[in-house]
Amino acid sequence: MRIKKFTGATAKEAVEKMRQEFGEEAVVLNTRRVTKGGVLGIGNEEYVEVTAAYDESPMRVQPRVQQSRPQQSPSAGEDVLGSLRQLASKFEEKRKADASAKRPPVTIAQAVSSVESDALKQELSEVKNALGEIAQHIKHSKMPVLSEALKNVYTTLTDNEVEEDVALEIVQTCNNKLGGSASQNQFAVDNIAYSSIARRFTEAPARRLGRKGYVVALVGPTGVGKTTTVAKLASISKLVKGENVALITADTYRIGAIDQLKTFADIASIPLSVVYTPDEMIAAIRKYSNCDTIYIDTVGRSQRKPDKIIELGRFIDAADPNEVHLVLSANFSASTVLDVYRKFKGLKPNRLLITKTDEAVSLGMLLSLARSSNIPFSFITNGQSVPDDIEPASGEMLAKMIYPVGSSRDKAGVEANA
Ligand SMILES: Nc1nc2c(ncn2[C@@H]2O[C@H](COP(=O)(O)OP(=O)(O)OP(=O)(O)O)[C@@H](O)[C@H]2O)c(=O)[nH]1
Ligand SMILES: [Mg+2]
Repeated sequence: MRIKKFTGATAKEAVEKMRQEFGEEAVVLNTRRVTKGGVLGIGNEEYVEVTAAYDESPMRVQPRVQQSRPQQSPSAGEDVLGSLRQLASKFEEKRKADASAKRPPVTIAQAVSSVESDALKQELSEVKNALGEIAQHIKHSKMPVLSEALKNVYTTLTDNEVEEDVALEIVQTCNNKLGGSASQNQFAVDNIAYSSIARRFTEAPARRLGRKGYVVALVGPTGVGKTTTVAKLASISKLVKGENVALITADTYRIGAIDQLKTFADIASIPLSVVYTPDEMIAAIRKYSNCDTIYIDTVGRSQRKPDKIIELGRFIDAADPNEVHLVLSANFSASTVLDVYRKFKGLKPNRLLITKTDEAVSLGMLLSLARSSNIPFSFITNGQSVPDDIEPASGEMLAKMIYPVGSSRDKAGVEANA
């Protein structure tokens, strides 16, 4: 069997050329429109390419010359599947002929798959390569004049799911600070990128010491780790700092929520109040006003249910907390985290607390969150274990997680550039 490509200004013209050479029994495997040459779309040449197969077996008696009877030209979109079926039936005939001639059989599956690998698979891989090149081109086209070191910063950031415009801002900062030949030095560029990321996170103001009845509330979507984090914070306050601590839960909605915190409170010997209404919240805060810190756990609310968030807001207003931590999972995408932030903004969060960094693949979305909210990050949690898996957040530690300098580069490359 032979496979050949025929071209023409139209599909009809290409098919006619095919019939001239291969005769009536040739089958069309694929038809595609090709654009060639030209610069920026000017001077392009467009033509149609037809991939055809032709059976050269001895049983084929038809000569490869133009037939006198009228021809039926296939349409440009001739069905590839139909063509393959035709081809399969030819191979079936050939197989029977081979069998009678005691030659080794050729199965239909083998024949069809060889056609696929010869023509269709090759075309598919050409298309894949072209798409890959286009994607790379688009990625780098925004910064054609930048050094390789700066492009590396951009690629590392976007690979870590930092949004493109944020990544470009950071690259711009590096370029402005270094410029010229210094911007070719990967080591120097990495350091500027790292400190520019760290500076994007504002620090939380320090708490005034010796103040009683300091109220800390945690709010956020369902299942992000609010209750676990309240337990971690309360344990550290009591066991590490030696504070007098109390717990309030306003989560009377989810089955088992009260038991979850009660079990912890019993083990840690911390008093716990369960409040069902905003008035009960006010009473509970008053009751614990002599404690150093009162931690409030709240019911998880979906960002898609704004009325439920407003209802939660009544409890928060009643508690009038010093700190409202919006708890967000590191597993959220940039768009989810921004959506959640917008929906919970009404609760006036003044801290962002990121959980489950141990599970997250990348943390680039934190830069989007920092840019949109301008709220300080308080803690990150990196595991289920109470009270161990929690750390105070700082610009440096977040930058290290987003842009792991050195580890993202091959060391030899860095040294060569330094
Ligand atoms: N891997 C990991 N799991 C965590 C972390 N923090 C909490 N979890 C787990 O996340 C799950 C949900 O935690 P909860 O504390 O119940 O979450 P919540 O926000 O109170 O949930 P709701 O009250 O239902 O809204 C539990 O299995 C926790 O053990 C963390 O930092 N890392
Ligand atoms: Mg909870």
